[in-house]
Amino acid sequence: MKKLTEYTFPQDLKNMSIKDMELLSYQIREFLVDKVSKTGGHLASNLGVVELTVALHRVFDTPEDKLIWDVGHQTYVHKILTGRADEFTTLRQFGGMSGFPKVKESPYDVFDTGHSSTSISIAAGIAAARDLAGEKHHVAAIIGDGSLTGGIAYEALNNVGDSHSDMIVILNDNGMSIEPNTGSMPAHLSKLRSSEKYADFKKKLKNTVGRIPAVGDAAVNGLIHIRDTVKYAMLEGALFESLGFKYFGPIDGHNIEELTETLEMVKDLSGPVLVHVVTQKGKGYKNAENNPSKFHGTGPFDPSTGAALGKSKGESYSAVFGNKLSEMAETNDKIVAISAAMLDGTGLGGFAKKYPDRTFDVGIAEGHAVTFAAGMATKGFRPVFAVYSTFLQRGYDQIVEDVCLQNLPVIFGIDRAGIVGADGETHHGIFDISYLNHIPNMTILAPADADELEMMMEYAMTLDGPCSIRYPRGVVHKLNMTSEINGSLTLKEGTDVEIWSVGTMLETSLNVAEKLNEKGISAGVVNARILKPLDINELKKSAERTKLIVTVEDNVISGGFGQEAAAVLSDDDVRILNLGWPDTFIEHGTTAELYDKFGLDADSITERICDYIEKQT
Ligand SMILES: Cc1ncc(C[n+]2csc(CCOP(=O)(O)OP(=O)(O)O)c2C)c(N)n1
Repeated sequence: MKKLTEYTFPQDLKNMSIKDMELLSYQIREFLVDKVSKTGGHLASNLGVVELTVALHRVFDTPEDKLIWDVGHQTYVHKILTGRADEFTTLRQFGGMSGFPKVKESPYDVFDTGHSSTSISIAAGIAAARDLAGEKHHVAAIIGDGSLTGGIAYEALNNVGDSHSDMIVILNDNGMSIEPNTGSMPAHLSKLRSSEKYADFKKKLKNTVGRIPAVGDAAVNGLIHIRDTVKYAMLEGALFESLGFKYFGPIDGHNIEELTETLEMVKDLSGPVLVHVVTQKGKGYKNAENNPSKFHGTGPFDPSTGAALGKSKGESYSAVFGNKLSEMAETNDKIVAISAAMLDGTGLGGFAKKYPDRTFDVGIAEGHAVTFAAGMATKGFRPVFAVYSTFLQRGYDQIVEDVCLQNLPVIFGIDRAGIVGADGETHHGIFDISYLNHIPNMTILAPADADELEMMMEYAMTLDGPCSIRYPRGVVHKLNMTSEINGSLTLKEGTDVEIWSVGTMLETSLNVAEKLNEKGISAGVVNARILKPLDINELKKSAERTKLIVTVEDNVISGGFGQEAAAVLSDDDVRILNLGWPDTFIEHGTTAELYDKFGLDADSITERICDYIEKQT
């Protein structure tokens, strides 16, 4: 048998028998487990779409036909089948292949994705442009049931159903988001999946397909007939029909024959089509089948046992946040926790178990979560929305209009703030200070270590308005930041330079100060702590004490803490150097590699400060 790297994909798929494609699927699964066990990555979702991806590349003529993968974390099989098998040793590594679709990586990647629920909108836009340009090609969006809990997907369904545009939505339904899916749509899909008609559909499809020639009107009509019979026998299936889609399914997403036959027949139907495909997350690898959430996104692991390798060396910020919230909720029954499909990821798993009635997982619906929290706050509750920095971007307007304008006491636990590592461009949390800083009434806090995070959570509860606490991915720092929160904290004064450090950049900033002092430059360090409202008094005092203020933050420079500080000091004759992420999208890599490349590790910062001082003298 050929190695995966020896095929010419996708062309070689075109002549394969069903048996060959089944064997290929087996081979792909082995390959995925082997490779991802070494690099880490999104394993379970990819194992679930092996046959579906094989069938899609068999039936559609990519790259002319466009496949748009929602989120894009499940595109490893697509990457294997579009000539990238030999790049898997570099998956998610610095300078290596991305874990998400990247247009610059391959002509088969149509759109850069990473945030969920956008695929139907993208496909609809491409289909509209195709029609305007008078082109002929197919467009298919592949969206998971988890991603179908996101509002944008509904805006797209509403629009597409009415547009009569020729496009296909493949609903990859595995009953799971990262965790088990929640909401009424998933409940509806679950009914469809378990319907007896599911089996019937497969049988009828098989019989009919056996009787009709390859593709053509007869096949299409045959399929529509089956669909109608099933649909009317099972009214639930009519939901998508009433939205303007021709609904087919549910079909077995691990049966290549059924998949290819169905796709062949629907691909030339006119108007929007929805094919409901049932898959199993983690399929074919027992450890992932048994624990799909753990293998949704995994670090390196031992493939024989599934056990994680190189375990992290301590408690994460997410865990500290979740535990502290549980503890605070014991004495404050107004505290409620909100999550947008990320309970475990944000450390709220324990809270959810302890206080199920006070936990609200609203689905992948960050905008809704923000306004939902605002609604609860009007009734005297203390909603805490724990959310990754990058995903809170989805809730910007709601933060402005529904929370801050009304000065409601919603707390945002902004997890994964700063650079996140291997997920790369779409996932780095480096914009939140900028997108929150200019909103009136918002308080922004940035802890430098675990103690400070806990104290800031207590502090946030004492405020009458909205408050954001931003903390990074990964293991906590222990810097003994235990003094009361009431502004910035000057740790060490310096006559040549004082570094205003934001959040967990403190450890690096202290290192820098030490290195500068060794070089004979008198350097001090201030832990900024409360980013908004900015501690203007202390900042001005600091500026008087020293010749240069340096700000260091794990956020883009543009609109960040440093620029705010510079604006405050603009009337004073003060030199200020702002360090943070530049005005560009930052690729994937370890945080250490990225800090190094962009000059934000201790050595680089020291050098940059020395250069600056040298140029000024
Ligand atoms: C806006 C946004 N919020 C949260 C996430 C994190 N996230 C990545 S995949 C995923 C679950 C997606 O579930 P589904 O679409 O069913 O795909 P599956 O992994 O089950 O195949 C979530 C919540 C995201 N990518 N984008």
